[in-house]
Amino acid sequence: MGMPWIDLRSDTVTHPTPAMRRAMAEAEVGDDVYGEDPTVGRLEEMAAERMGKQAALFVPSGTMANLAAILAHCGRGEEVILGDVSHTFLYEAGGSAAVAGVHPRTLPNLRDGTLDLAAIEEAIRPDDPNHPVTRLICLENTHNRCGGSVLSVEYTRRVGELASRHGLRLHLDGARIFNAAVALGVPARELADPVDSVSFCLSKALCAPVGSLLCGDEAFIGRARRARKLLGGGMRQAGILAAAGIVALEEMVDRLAEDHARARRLAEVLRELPGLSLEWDPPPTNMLYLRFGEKAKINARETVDAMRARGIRLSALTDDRMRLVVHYWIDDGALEQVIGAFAALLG
Ligand code: TLP
Repeated sequence: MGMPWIDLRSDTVTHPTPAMRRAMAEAEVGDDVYGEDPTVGRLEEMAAERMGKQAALFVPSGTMANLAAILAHCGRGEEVILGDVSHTFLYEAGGSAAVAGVHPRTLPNLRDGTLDLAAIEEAIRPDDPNHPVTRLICLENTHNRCGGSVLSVEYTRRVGELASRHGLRLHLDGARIFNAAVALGVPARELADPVDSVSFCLSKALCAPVGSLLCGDEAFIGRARRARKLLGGGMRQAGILAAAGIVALEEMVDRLAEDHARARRLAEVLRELPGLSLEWDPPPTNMLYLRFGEKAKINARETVDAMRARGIRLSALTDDRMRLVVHYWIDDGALEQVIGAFAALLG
């Protein structure tokens, strides 16, 4: 019941662990739209506790968690400040505009995933009927398109202070917040403390099959619950899914350090191959962004095809860029196979 492929396209490809499948089979359930699923209730309590917030809401995906947060924080025509390579701006089907009617104001993400504090301050709209009302700032930690980089507690705190100084809300897309927490050696709640709301995913590096949590104060979660229903995310006997999430939080967080160590080990080998370099070196967490230069024997897309024939799934971003993600199902044996295949093709 492992994984049939060595798959480094994403940590979203992770299958549930045997312990998760057992917990799912045995889960006590109820109708969660009536608020009667005890397993969902337990997961939400655990999530709120882990993030140091009053309440939490179980939703089907990270995309829905971020959109429900935007709906719960902003009214139509209001503005959200977010990074130009943030997941919410790039990869969530434009939901903030299409569904919430919220105007995205992008600022350049710096290489480390942060937004410049002075740039945020400058982007805040004056009180003027010609402008939309600035309502929300969104950060992402770890930052996917910035190499899986980690935002520090100090930086998050400074954005939190800036937001409260201007009466703005702050949301954190913490899809991989536990990777950030483990990399920094701090509890996740310290990274979530300065923000009004935080979302995190169970179905990425933590291996659960489905689900994300949105956390914040009671009033915010009340509004988010209505938004979830509007988006079609009110689920019935969702305890079947939540049961895997409980195992994810109990058993899968501390081990993320192993993924980070394997990502660094992979980097050590790949950076030595002719024409290959890492865009973030060493890799900050569980992702590697690989660049194929002129001296590389084959390009990124050709590598994807050649690896597939060896039972290894990779994905290229362009002809000369590739993202590899290390996760639970990439153990030392799989890692050595990947290293061997890269050396054979590109060495
Ligand atoms: N990321 C996926 C793809 O959509 C790119 C991946 O393979 O990394 N926030 C962040 C930071 C994410 O990386 C993702 C998914 C999401 C939100 C959305 O989560 P889901 O896929 O559950 O909607």
